Amino acid sequence: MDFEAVAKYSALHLKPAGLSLQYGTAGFRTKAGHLDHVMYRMGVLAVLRSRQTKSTIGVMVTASHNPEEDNGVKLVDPLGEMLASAWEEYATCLANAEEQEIQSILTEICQKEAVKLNQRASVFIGRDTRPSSEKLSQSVIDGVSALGGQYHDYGLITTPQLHYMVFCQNTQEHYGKATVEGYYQKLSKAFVELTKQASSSGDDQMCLKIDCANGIGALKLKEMERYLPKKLLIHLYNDGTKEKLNHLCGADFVKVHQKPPLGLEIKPNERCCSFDGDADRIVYYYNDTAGHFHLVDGDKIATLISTFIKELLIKIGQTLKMAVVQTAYANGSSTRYLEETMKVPVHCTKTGVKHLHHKAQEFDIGVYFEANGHGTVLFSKAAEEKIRHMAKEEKENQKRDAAKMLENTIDLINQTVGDAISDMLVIEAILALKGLTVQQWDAIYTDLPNRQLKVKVADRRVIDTTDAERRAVTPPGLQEKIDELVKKYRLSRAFVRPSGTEDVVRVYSEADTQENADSLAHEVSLAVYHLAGGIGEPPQP
Ligand code: G16
Repeated sequence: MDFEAVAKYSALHLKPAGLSLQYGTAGFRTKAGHLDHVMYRMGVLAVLRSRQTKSTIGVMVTASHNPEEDNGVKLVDPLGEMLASAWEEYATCLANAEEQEIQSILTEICQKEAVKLNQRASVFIGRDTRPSSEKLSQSVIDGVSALGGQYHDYGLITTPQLHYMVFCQNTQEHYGKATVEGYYQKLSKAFVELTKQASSSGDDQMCLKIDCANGIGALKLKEMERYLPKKLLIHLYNDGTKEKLNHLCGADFVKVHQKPPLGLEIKPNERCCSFDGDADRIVYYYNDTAGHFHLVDGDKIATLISTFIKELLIKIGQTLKMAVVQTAYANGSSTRYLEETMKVPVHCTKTGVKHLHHKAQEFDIGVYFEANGHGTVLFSKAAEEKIRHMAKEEKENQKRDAAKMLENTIDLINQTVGDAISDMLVIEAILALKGLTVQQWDAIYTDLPNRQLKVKVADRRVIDTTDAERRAVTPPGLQEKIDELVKKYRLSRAFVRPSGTEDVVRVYSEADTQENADSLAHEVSLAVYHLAGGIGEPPQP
């Protein structure tokens, strides 16, 4: 390995003294000004991972839902998945290494992982629209080049598009062409095919207002519009031409604050949705005639999609095993509806799509969504083959049509990771096919009132959790206090966990009324503040 070149370039990307970062829920995230060395080193690490797996690896420069001043980096594994956890540890170790330690850490990784140094390396790079992203992606390129890797820079691209490109490349384009045009063509073709059977009164139903969070989603939807059929009328807002990324808009803002984004005027009953900063999350919403805001979040998306798939499976007479994967944030009503009414098994994992994705792989069909709108559907190879075979060979017309619908659904879904564009098209198609309005979709079940808050503490690592983050193990006394508070309210539940993308502790509560959910969340926040080293002013009601 050319350590000399690594060291030479490394001197141009020095680590700020005393800085220590963790590969968190979705890679490294912090203020953009602190990340130059991390980007360079992740370029180097991507080359090693590429050599070890003999595959193309992705590096995405983005901080997704975080404020514009932040940035971050996510590494994408060969099948378009999030980076394997052993390599997350190497990433953390390398990012925090002092200059003189880099060489020995790289040697150790190569030994442990049997990296062949003469193997060809290929890295795909993408970035979001943050002002800092262009320079930071150049630092990734420096890292790749320092170790003699080859790279393809896709420039401005959504995170799920980069995941898609990596998977296409590593399957010799079996999954699709590894180009942005190829992505648009594949998805739009599947969408057109899938919606062919929708009733013609669908025109109204296919009208959608999209808040693009002032991010990359706007650019990519503008590019994609000409591939989409005319009956899907999309209107883009917060397209980044005027306001700041994620500021008072975007999927995270809408979900957490349970209110519409700035910059999008909603007429009663209009169907609207919000993407996040790198277009991997989506939530829907509308205002009723009384002007009340209704959020249709990731749990309702999972319910809609799994109901649609289950109905088709019944039609084709297949007993493929389907399950839904959620996290602790899933609304209690959604879990109950899925298990009791839909009779679909539900599993709970830790936050982070990497955890949900792996669980979902255990089933023939795994539908996974976080309540925040991050998710997708995975079809096992065997399930996909059965469905494609039936779509072609089945003699009974009705069964064959249902199998074709499933086949088009498979082609419309980005199976590598949650993808706001792909999810939006799947949802629009299902609503059109089922003739559902957004209100009817929302009415499938009623969410329990809930609240999410953030608490600032000196060191969020003092909170350790268990049971898929539903219980706190440390600091001592915190869980006992939460249990005591939860008992005061009806239909209540609460948990706390350290965020893996922001320097905060997250608090979640649910109860019979909004007032009670708010009050429980506030009391739990105070407990965190007092028992876990809160900083600044105590949380206010
Ligand atoms: C990322 C992850 C999501 C996770 C979210 C919040 O989303 O990909 O799976 O739910 O962070 O994580 P945390 O609560 O640990 O901060 P994104 O859209 O920001 O990449």
